[in-house]
Order: sequence, then structure tokens, then C-alpha cells
Amino acid sequence: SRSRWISSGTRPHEVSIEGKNYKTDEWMNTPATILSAIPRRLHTQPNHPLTITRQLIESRFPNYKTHNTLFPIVSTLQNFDSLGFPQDHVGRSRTDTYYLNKDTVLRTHTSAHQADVFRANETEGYLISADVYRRDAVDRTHYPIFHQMEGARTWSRQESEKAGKSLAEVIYDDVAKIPKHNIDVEDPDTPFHATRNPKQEPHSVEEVAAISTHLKRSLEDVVVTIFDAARQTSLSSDPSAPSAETAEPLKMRWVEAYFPFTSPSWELEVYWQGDWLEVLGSGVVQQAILNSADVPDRLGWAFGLGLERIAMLLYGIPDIRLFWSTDPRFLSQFDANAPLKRFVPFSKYPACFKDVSFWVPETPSSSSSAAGGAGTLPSSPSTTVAAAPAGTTPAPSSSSQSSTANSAAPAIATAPLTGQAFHENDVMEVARDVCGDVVEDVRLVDEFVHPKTRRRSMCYRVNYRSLERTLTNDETNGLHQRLTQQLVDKLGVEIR
Ligand code: FA5
Ligand code: MG
Repeated sequence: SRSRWISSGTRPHEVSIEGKNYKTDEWMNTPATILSAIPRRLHTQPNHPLTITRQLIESRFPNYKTHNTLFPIVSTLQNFDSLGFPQDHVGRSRTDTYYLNKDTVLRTHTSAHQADVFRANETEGYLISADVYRRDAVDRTHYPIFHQMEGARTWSRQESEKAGKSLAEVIYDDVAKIPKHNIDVEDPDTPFHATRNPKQEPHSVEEVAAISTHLKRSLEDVVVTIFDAARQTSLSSDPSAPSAETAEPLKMRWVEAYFPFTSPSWELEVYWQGDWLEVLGSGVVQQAILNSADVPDRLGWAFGLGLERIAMLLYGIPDIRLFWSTDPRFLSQFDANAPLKRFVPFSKYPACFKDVSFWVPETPSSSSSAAGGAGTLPSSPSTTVAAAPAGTTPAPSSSSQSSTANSAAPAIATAPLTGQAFHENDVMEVARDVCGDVVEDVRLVDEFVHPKTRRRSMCYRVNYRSLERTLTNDETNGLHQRLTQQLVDKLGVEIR
């Protein structure tokens, strides 16, 4: 069968990552380009914008224990099973997740550490910041490696009893300690949904209301803090820099969401550059997770936010690739000990668009494969599943659910090992692999099924643009040729 090993013809039998060795098997789908980026740990680099953003958020949760160095390679048990992911959840598929072997993945989210940190039971609240890895779309707000901050806060029923209060009362006392803001937040406040977001049996309605109020107020405080800081920068910077008038007024909204490990669940979106940008997912922690972590007496909330997305709001950084830049024109703009300054883009270099059209290889299941949802390739920064109206959020049982692996792509019905269906993320990865960071965007511009042969044709438009220089014609032509060839070699497509 066709090799799915994207970055080279042969798969290594073993990979060594920071002194730890992993035997690979036929599940291995992690390219060398991804493995080599693991040591970067951008969120702990001094004066890196992700570090400064992380610290600013951490300052809003003063008594929470912070974990910033948890190892990125985890078991499928940690990443999925401990969180209640069903066996057939699309997040587990090799089209969405980087595997080293059947049982070992590059974590797709910081939630992979929830169970372990709850079990350690050191503090009422914790924050985990870390690099996470996903096969995903290529555009200005998505990158295959990004950084998340997980946060959680729990309360003990026994302790509230000792204090002679109900748990809800104790929580509302804590809500009163959260700084107030006067921003109008759009919140339909529909906590429960029969299939997606049922009330958990051990929780009372009052408890859920108290927990979700504390959760929402805590996270609104984070976003307000970021926007205030961003506004300060535009006021104080030099006259040529973007001014306060150009800064948009803060708008945010809560949208119902689905995660296997919370109920009820929400995502928070912020209006940014003309579109809604999803910044985090959150919800009331599934009691089963706390029970199996030996803290059945505790209940509370958890969230996971995208640090790049927040840093983009904070500094006005326009493109997610910039975080990986080692160019002094980028790095010298950030200083943890100086007042915050808005990012001043170095000149934008010209874009170069090239199309590639091909016939999708036929597989036993290609009729039901990645066409539908994946075809609606992101055309805006707000591309994740949450961008769909709450009412369309898939039910837990739906196979098209995609929550941690946030790609809007639907589930692939085929087994992941042989005769795989075409998946858009494979195109994305070939583009990343061939072009590195000089690919800005890859999007589907045309798709049709031949009326007679029933073969499917797709056309992708690739935008070649470097952040640091003008690409020559020869260079983009060469890249496009290689990309086209790799699509043929790795995915078995037939160029039209
Ligand atoms: C999760 O990963 C859940 N683990 C979040 C969570 C934690 C929910 C705890 C409930 C309780 P999601 O896939 O939506 O959810 O990702 C969370 C955030 O990560 C997104 O809101 C977005 O800000 C960011 N993010 C997701 N994919 C990417 C990407 N490819 N590039 C950059 N940021 C991303
Ligand atoms: Mg999401």
C-alpha cells in the first residue's frame, strides 16, 4: 500500500526525542520537520511574545499552580481515553493527530495532562502551558504546532460543608473576588442541551450555574486584560504606529460547544479584524475524570486557550508563522521588562498564487470521504467548528465531531492504516513539508465530481509568500513543481 510517511520514503524504526526513545510502527506519521521543532518551546523563551502573553494571563490567576515544562509526548490514554473520547472519535485519526506509534502521540491539547494534574491535587487551581501538535489547515491563524494554556479550578463539597455553606455559595464568594468589567458580552446562556451538554447527574443546577459564572467571569477578565494592555500600547507608541482610533472596540461572545470531557461546554470568541476568532474552549469538568483521579469530592471548570491567538490580539501580530521567526526584526520588538509595544510589521513581501488541480485517488470509501465539510476550507480567521451556530454543533455520537482536533474536516469513515481516503490535511502537510514557512495559505477553490466516471476533482490555490523576503519566480515555480510531485508520490493523486 501507498506509504503515508510524508517527509521521507522510509519510516525510522525508532525516534529519539530529548533522550527518550520511541519505537515506531505503521501508525507513525510525524514528519521530521515537526520532530525537529519540539525543542523550541517558544512559550518558555525569555522575551518571546508567547512567554509575555502567558505571564500576563498567569498574573490574572495568582494562586494557581503553573506547569510549563510537561513533556509533549503522551500516551493515547492521556490524550484521549482519560478524557472520555469515544474509540471512533475523529480526533484519534491519523489524519488529525501525529502518532509515533499506536499508543503514543504528540499531544494534541494540554487537556492530555488534566487527569494527572487533578490526581496530584496540589492546589485548587492550575495552569498548564505547552506546545501542542495537530495536522490542520494552513492559514494565518492555524499552524501545526501551537501553544495552549489549560486552566482548571475546583472546589470541595466537604470543605464548603465545613464552612457551613453550600458549594454554590462558596463559589459565588469567589466570583465576587474577580475584577469587574463593563463590557457587554453576548451570552445566550443556554447551559444545557439534551445530547451535547446534559447536566451531569451528580451536579445540581445551582452548582452548574455557580461554576459557569466563575468560569465565564474569569475568562472574560483575561480577554479584557489583554485588550486593555493592547489599547495602552496603541496609545503610547509613536505616531506612525497604529493609533487607538484604529483599535476596534472589544466584542466577545460565548458559543455553546461540545467536548467529551466537559458538560456543559462553551467556546469564547472575540471580534478581530472583521471576523469572530475562537480563542478558547471550556466547560464544567466531567465528574468521571475527577472521580478516576481520586478527587471525587471536588467539582469545577476547565478551559484551554490558544496562546498564539491571544498574543495576536495583544500585539496585533498578523500571521501565526511569525511566532517561529528568529529574525531580529521580529524578536527585538518584544521585551518582558519594557512597557508593551504594538508589533510593527516589517514590510509585507508580495504574494504569489498558484493553483494545483488533481483527481482524487479512488478508494473503497472515497464517495463518503473528506469532501463535504473539508471542502468548506477556511476563508476567514474564524474557521474552527465553533464558528458554526451553536445549534449545529454535532452531537457527541456524531462521527463528524471534531473538538480537540479542531479542523473543520469531517470524520473519515475508513480505517486509518490501509487504503485511506483522501484527506485535506494530507495536502496541508505536503505543503508544509515542501515549503516550510513560505506557504501562507492553502485553500480549496474548486471541486466537482465527474458526471460519468464519478471521479472527484479538486483544485487548491497555494499562496507562496515569505515573511522575510521576496521570493523569486524560479523559487516559487520550483516549490510548486515539488509540491505537485509530492502530491502525486505521497497521496497518489492524478494531476489534471
Ligand atoms: C481543545 O483543545 C480543548 N482541549 C479545550 C478545552 C480544555 C475545552 C478544557 C474544555 C476544557 P480546541 O480544539 O477548540 O479545544 O482548541 C482550543 C483553542 O486552541 C482554540 O480555541 C484556539 O484558540 C486554539 N487552536 C486550535 N487549533 C489551533 C491551530 N491549529 N493553530 C493555532 N491555534 C489553535
Ligand atoms: Mg475549538
